[in-house]
Amino acid sequence: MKSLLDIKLGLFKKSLALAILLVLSHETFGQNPLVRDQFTADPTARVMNGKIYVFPSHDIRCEDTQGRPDWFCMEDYHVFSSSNLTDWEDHGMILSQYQVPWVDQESFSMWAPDAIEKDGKFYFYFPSKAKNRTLESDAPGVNGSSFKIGVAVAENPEGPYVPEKLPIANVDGIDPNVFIDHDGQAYLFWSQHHFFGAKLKPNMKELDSEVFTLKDFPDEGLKEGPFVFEREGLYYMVYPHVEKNTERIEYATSDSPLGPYTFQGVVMDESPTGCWTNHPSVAKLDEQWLFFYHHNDYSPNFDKNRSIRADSLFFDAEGKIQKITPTHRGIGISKAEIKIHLDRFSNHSKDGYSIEFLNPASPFDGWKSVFSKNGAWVQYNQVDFGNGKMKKVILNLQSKNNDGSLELRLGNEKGKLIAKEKINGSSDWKEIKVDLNDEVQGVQDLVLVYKGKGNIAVDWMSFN
Ligand code: FUB
Repeated sequence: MKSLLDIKLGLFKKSLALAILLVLSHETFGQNPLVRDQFTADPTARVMNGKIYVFPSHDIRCEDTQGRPDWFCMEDYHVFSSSNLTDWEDHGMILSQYQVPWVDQESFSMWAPDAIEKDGKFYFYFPSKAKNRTLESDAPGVNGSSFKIGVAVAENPEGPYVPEKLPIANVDGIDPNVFIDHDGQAYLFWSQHHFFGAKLKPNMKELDSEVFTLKDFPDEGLKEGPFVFEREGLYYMVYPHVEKNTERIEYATSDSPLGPYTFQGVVMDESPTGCWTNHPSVAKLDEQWLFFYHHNDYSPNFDKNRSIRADSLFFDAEGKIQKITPTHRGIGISKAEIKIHLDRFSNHSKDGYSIEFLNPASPFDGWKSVFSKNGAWVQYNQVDFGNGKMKKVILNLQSKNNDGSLELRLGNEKGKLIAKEKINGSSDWKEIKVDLNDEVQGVQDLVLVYKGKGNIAVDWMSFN
């Protein structure tokens, strides 16, 4: 029999767990960038054990004595997962340059990785610079100081990953990508000026064929980061290529993984705000195709500190990929009770709306929405109100030099009005609570409209 003390302790533990959950639920995001407390780049997304895992590379800011100045600085990898595309969990560091015997530990060159499951084991592929010497007991074709590709193996997607002592023999290059066909045959692709591909042995650690150069891609302009997937019997390769100034994402298709490939078009244009690199992967969760890539959101002035993003991907009736416009909103449905950061918008008015860092000296604090014109609006799609129990909207805002009001509407800027509040000027950030004037149910697109003179800044809104 449980004592009264046990029961009280049990209740205390439950309330503590609930309190922690509530605090955590306010810290979760379903928006771009996906990871909001560190730089991440080159995302490979994979569905493993029924949920989505992202294996990105990890940009850091190096000391002057580390790596190459003003260049990529990357010493380890983390893995992230989500079961709802909204809440992302960092499972921590899974591999670092200091754990891999063949990697030059002063190179900080743990570049774009890939990971894949085969027969219940998880294989993590990563490029890095090899030590500038022939390694003892080198495998054929493994020496020198250029980029090699290594493998680390784990029993779970989250690791721990155990690296092989040597890189994969006869592979020189970066950006490994592994594809497993329906017949179980695995292929390794990588890049080094050209794209290369080869069959992998069932052990997933050695090549099982000659190395094929995939010749059907542009000669001019850097290309890298190949990612192969299959849909309805057609093999797609998405890849970054510099057609003009910076990398855009193109794609080609083939009837066989090793080609020949036929160029099909552009998946994502080069960034108008100047991140030189981009790096794609494609995953299908339930019936939804998702496209992962990166941009330098948290580091607008240094594009070697990047952040991973995701947007939905659609095919037309002929199987062609429809061009993707990068969004801040990203993927996933946001629960109405989380902090909804409107600066991760789906859309906004042409005039009078902009976003700014909350604190330019601390970009990971995030952004704010700034309304500076009568009628300016911002739209945030896919907010889940459940069965209509929400009574109030809470807005965290700053409204110095202001004389106006905010209107919350459903659908678009002229849609049904569900809340309206006159805003009194205040130079401090403050939370205001406004009654919803109607019951709101299900998943809704929301629009916040500013009516008035002066400026108003909104950090987030939430419902309770
Ligand atoms: O992250 C370092 C390199 O930048 C990657 O390996 C390339 O794909 C590019 O994104």
